[in-house]
Amino acid sequence: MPLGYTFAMIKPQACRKNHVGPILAMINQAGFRISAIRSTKLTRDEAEKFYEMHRGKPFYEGLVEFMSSGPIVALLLEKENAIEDFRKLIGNTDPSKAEEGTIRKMFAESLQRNAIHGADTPENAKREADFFFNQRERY
Ligand code: FUP
Repeated sequence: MPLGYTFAMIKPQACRKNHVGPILAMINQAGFRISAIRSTKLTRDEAEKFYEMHRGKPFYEGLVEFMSSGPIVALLLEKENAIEDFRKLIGNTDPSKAEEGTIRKMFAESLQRNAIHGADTPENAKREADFFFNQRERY
């Protein structure tokens, strides 16, 4: 199977609580290679664009507010079957439903403050990676 890529983002609450190191260690231990990484803070406009597909949903405003409330860590990750395996590693969107040992079970506070994002399709992984990284930032 060819190597695949996924895009991930450690969310503001997890950064604020110093969970970046432990989360990166879990990602590496699960066999992902970090192809690109950057810590940055999203503007409101950028958070709105990133979550464009959720515009109009009841949680959209809160999501944009939260995602632009502090620094995040953006990640481009390489592994066979990257998208599916990463979604398994992070667990259910709602941490109360996430399996033991998943990143969200361990580090998320709630459905909204759920520690980490993982792309759900190859198209979204590409769109999200292009949102953060140019070619020279990918190794
Ligand atoms: P996921 O793919 O697991 O990141 O989840 P979704 O794309 O469905 O949702 C994106 C983000 O919106 C979640 F990470 C948290 C937020 N959200 C809510 O705050 N409330 C909801 O009911 C659903 C999602």
